[in-house]
Amino acid sequence: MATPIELFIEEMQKLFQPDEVYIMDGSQEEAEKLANIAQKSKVDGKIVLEKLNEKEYPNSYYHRSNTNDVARTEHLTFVCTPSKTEAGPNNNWMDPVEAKEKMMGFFKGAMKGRTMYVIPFVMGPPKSKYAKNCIQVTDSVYVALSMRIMARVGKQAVERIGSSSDFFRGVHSIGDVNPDRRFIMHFPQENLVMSFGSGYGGNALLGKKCYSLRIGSYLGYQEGWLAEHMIIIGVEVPDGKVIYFLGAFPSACGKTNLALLEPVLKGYKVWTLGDDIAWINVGEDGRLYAINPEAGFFGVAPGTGLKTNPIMIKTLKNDKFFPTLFTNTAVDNSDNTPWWEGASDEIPSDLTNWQGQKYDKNLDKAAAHPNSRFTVSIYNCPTLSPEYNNPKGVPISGIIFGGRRKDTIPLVYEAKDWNSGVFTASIIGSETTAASSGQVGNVRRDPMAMLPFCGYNMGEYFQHWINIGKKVKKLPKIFMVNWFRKDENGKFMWPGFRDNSRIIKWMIYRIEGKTGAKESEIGLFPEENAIDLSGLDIKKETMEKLLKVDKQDWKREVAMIEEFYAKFGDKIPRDLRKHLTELKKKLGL
Ligand code: SAT
Ligand code: MN
Repeated sequence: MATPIELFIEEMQKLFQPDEVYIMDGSQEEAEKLANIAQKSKVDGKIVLEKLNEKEYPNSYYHRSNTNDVARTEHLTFVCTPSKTEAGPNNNWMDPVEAKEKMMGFFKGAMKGRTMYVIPFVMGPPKSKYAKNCIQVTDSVYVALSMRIMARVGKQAVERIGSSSDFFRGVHSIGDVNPDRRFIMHFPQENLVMSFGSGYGGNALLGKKCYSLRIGSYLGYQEGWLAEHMIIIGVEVPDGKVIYFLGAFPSACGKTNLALLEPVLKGYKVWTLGDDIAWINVGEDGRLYAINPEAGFFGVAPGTGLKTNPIMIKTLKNDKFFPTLFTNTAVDNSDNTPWWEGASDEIPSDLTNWQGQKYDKNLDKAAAHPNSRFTVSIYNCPTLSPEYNNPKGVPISGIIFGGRRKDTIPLVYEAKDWNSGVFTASIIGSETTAASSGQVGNVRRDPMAMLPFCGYNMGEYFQHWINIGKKVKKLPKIFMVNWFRKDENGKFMWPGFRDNSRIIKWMIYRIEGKTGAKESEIGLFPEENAIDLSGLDIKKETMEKLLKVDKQDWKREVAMIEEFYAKFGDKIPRDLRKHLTELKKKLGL
C-alpha cells in the first residue's frame, strides 16, 4: 500500500505534470548536482546560479531574481480559514474553497517541461518532540537549494513521518513570476500552504514564515505553545554562566546583528541559536524553552560588514556547508565577489548592479537591492551554540522586544510583570523597511513583530500569550528596546551594534536581581549609572534623552494604539484594555 507521502507525491505529479520528479535526500553530492543544474538553467531569461570567487566566498553562488520578485508580498498573502473572524483583521482572508480553486487553476500543468523537486524536511532538532515534519514540492532549483540551507532536508524527515499522514504539505511553483498570478495561500486547519508565482524567500521557502510562523502560530494556539518571530541567543557572562534570551524585532531591524553579536564588553560572549524564528514550549520544569525550527540564515545583505557584523562575514566566508547563496546583491567584477552597500567603505569601481547592468553611481540609488539577501547554513556560524540541537531547547530568562523608531520609544525599559510585558509587546510600532514590498519609513503597529506572520486572529493570539504566562512557573523578564532613536538633527543617538551588549548586561543584572529600577509611566527604567558605558564616548544628556518618556510623543502613540486595538473589537483581552486605560491615566490623558 502506498504511504501518505507517496500518495501526496503522486497527487502533485498528476496536478503539475512535471517532466521529471526528483526526491531530495539532503546529501552534499545531491546539492552539488543541483548547483550544476542551476548553473545551466534559465528562469525568466536569467541563469539561475552563477559561481562566485571560490577563494573569497567558498561554495557560493549568485542569483538574480526577476525585478518584480524581491520581497514578501503581504497583499498577495492569505489565511484561508473557514470563517473570516478566525483569520482576524491582521490577515487577508479568502474562503478556502475559493482559494483552492484559484490555486488549482494556476497549478494545473504548471511544471510541464520542468522537474518537480520533492523536499522532505524537519523543522527543529530531529530528535526533539517539538520538531515538525514537512514535505514541500517546487519547480525551482533555487528554492530547492535554499531549502537545503534553511531546513533539515533529507531522509530523516521521511523516516520520522513513516506511514503517518501528519505532516505539513507545502505546494510551490514559481510559475511565470508574474505578480498578477502570484498568491501565497495558507490553510491552517489542513496544515497546508499553496504558493505560486514567486521565488522569494518568505513567499517560496515554505518552511520559513509560511509554516514556522503562520501555520506554526496556529498549531501553537491549538497545542499550547508559541511560534514567534524571534532570535534565540545565549549570553555568556564573565563567570562562564550562559543566560538565554529571545528577541523579537520586525524584519530588517537588526535581528541578525543581535543574534551574532560580538559584545564590546570584556568577558561577554553571545552564542547564536537562531536569527529569525523560535518555537517556545513550557518544559517539564515549568520554564519556557526555545528551539530554532530553522537551520540557516536568510539575512539582509546591505549593512552587513566587518564593523557591523564581523561574525556574519566569517559565516559567509566559511566553507563548512554547501552551498551559500547571494540574491540580488551587486557583483564586483574585478574579483567576482558579491558586493552590497556597507560591505566596504569604498565602492568598487567595476560593479554590476542587482539588475544586471553596469553600476553607475550617478544613476543608481544603490548597487545592491535594499532587500538583497544571503542564504547561509547556521553550521557555518563560528558562534553557533553547542545547545543548538538540544532536543529540549534552551531555558529562557529574558525576552527582548524592539522596533525601529526615531522617537517616542526609549532605548530600554522593562515590563513590570508578564501581562504588562504582553501589553508592551502588543503595542509595538515600527517604521516599515524594505523586507516587505510597499512604502518604507511609515510607522505601522507590529505587535510582537508578528503582524505579517500571525496565522490567526491577533486578539486571540494576545490572549494565548496571557494564557501561556499562567502555565509558566518561572517567567522570563520582558524588555523593550529601541536602538534607532534619533536627535533633532536626524542622527542616531545610540551607537547600536556591538554596544547593544551594554543594554543586555543591564538586563542580566535585572534578571539576577543585581540592580534596582526606577518606575515610570510605561515601565521600569535603569537607575542612574546602571548601564555600563565604560569606554563609550556618550554624553550624559544624550543618555537622558534616550531614556526619556516624552508625554507629547506618547499622546500620539496612545492614539495609534487605540486605533489599532479598535480593529480587533472585543477580541482584545480585557487585561490588555485595562493596561491601556492605566497607561492613559499615568500619562494624564
Ligand atoms: O520573509 S522573509 O523571510 O523572506 C524576510 C523577512 O521579512 O524576514
Ligand atoms: Mn524575519
